[in-house]
Amino acid sequence: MDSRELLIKSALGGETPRPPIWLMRQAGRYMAEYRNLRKSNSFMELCHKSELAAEITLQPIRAFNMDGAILFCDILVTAEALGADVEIVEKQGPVIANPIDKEGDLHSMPPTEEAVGSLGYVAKTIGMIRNELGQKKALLGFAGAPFTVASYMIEGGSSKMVPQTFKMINESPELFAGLMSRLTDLTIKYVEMQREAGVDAVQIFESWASLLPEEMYLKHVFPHLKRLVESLHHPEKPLILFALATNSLWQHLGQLPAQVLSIDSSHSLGNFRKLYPEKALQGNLDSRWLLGSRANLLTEVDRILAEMSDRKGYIFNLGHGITPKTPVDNVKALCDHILGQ
Ligand code: 1CP
Repeated sequence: MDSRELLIKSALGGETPRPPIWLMRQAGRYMAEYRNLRKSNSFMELCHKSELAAEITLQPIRAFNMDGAILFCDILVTAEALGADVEIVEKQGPVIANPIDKEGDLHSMPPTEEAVGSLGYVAKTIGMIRNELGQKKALLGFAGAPFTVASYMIEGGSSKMVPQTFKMINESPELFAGLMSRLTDLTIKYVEMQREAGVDAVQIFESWASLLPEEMYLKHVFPHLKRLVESLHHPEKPLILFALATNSLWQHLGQLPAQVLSIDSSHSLGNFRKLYPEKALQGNLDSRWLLGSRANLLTEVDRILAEMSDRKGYIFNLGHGITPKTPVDNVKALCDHILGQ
């Protein structure tokens, strides 16, 4: 079974001879090849220039031979397509110079068709990646979930407390709902475009699900995520739902028709297997193991493999992204270990 079959089959819940592997943030700052290209280009330029984005996508595959390549891009390109002025600032992360704070900001956004048209460079990148990657490796696309992207558009950047978003939900609920609807409409079209361009599976990143009280999330955010996931459900092109969420919020997220739940390292894969027997699971090695000794890393990987020893509906991954200080040798050892199972 080649890598592509392995990944699609496990994502759809099937039995495989070994778990497939790919790693969140597998392309990026921990690789010298990436840092080299980054020296002469801003991060957003790397996303916009299809040749460069395709090259970066392939760097980890050449170095570590994972089963899946993930499109190199960022979740904030949907914000950008709706008019956000996005920049990734060194040591600070994303900064948006024109945050949303009034009804007029919604009216000045381009219509969905125009916004998705402006993301055509991503389809071009996907075509170039597929050409180089061939048919035997899986290609994953992705998009940010509406709330995670909205939080950046409202806060103007990264925020641990999302105070402006909290305020907008409570004091201008129509404005918040309007923004969420626009993002949901665009994200549906954007993922459809990625599928047409050739991705095998798509991961939706709801990284900031736990920044709101649960009741508020369920009332103001969940209906939009539900519409997104239901619209994008496809029996052969799996959807992977990644969220940083509590067990209690997962009880709701886990009911959505995404075939795969991608869980962070605070949860137990074995427990999720019991709770969601219908779902494939992805995760959840703590990325900090990659910063330590090889022996400890592989002992932990073996513990996870033993937990998921039924070899059914399981994709090996991290609980969240690789961190920039990760030694490449440890990534190589991890991938070799899984590929050799
Ligand atoms: O300075 C640099 O060179 C930029 C660092 C960087 C990279 C490598 C950013 C800025 N984005 C990315 C790539 C990226 N982002 C990918 C590429 C594919 C891969 O190899 O996995 C993906 C899937 C993302 C997704 C992403 N971007 C998320 C969801 C996943 C997560 O980490 O929770 C989020 C929240 C973002 C926003 C963002 N963009 C960049 C950074 C550093 C961040 C997170 C910052 C923050 O904490 O708010």
